[in-house]
Amino acid sequence: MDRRNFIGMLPVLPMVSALEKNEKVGFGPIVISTWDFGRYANAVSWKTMEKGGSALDAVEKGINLVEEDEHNQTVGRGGLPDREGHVTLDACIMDQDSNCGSVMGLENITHAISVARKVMEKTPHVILIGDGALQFAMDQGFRKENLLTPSSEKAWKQWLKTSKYEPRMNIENQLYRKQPPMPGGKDNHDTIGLIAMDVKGNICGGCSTSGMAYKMRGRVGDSPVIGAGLFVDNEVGAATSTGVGEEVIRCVGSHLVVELMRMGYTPEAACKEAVLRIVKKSPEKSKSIQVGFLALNKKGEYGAYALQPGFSYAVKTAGTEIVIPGKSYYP
Ligand code: SD4
Repeated sequence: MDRRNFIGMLPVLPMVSALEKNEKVGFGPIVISTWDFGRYANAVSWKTMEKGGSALDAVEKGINLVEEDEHNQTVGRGGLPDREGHVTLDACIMDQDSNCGSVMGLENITHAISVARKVMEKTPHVILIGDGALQFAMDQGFRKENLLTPSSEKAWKQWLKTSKYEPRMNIENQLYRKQPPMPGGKDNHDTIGLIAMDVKGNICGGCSTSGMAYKMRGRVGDSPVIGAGLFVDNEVGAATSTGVGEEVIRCVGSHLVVELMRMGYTPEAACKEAVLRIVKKSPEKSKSIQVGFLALNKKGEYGAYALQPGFSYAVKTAGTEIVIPGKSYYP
């Protein structure tokens, strides 16, 4: 069965009350990911771990699914380009031993998360950028392809008429926008942050995106920045972020969330504190942008918090498969 058919067979899940967050789960694999479409990635990740696979494989496989869906317009193939028409991908991955790998501004390769994993496993470095990242990917056997689909090219040409850089909030969340609950809805943004804990209790995470649509050429957001878009400490837990990356980088958001959990905050309380930090540093800007954090701790507790309503996340455990609306600072 190909992946698209697999997606088609998954049931449509209800959104559940925010009260169900921070649920404690029993021993076993768990995977959480950003936005409502994350459940498709979760299903693939969870299947990998159910059979005894590692959290690291689960992270890569789940994110690969989103990267190759060319109808979603901000991860992998089909991502909206920068303002000069180039699709540039950012991704990072981090494992239970704090090994990490990242690619920034990678072009013409769909599976940026897999290249990030190769950077982690095959090089003495953590980050490769642009042409160097592409050259490395090709050396590793990745296939070069055109990532700009006709519909993303059309959207970009339409955007050029006004050339107004104005990131839209919650375009990732298809249910919020009342679109069909499938990856690839109109305007869908689909940056994915995914955290998995396997049967051994090891936690790994990954994040993959083509970044903010119509960004300046060369702009890098939070997603491939270890500590900002993603952070894992296997003693404590992991966190990931979505939204306007510049604000996340300024507070090293995901690292902040993990450190707060180390101090005893629940995942939701830690995510909320990071959001409050953004509000405090950028009170005016915070009213008109979206940032969301999502976290998992070593006990299998999870939670999220966002600046604005509309953020959601997906959770898969042995007994649960849900999409949860994240609480927000602004009503
Ligand atoms: C970025 N944080 O490039 C990414 C974009 C994103 O949901 O997450 N959008 O800043």
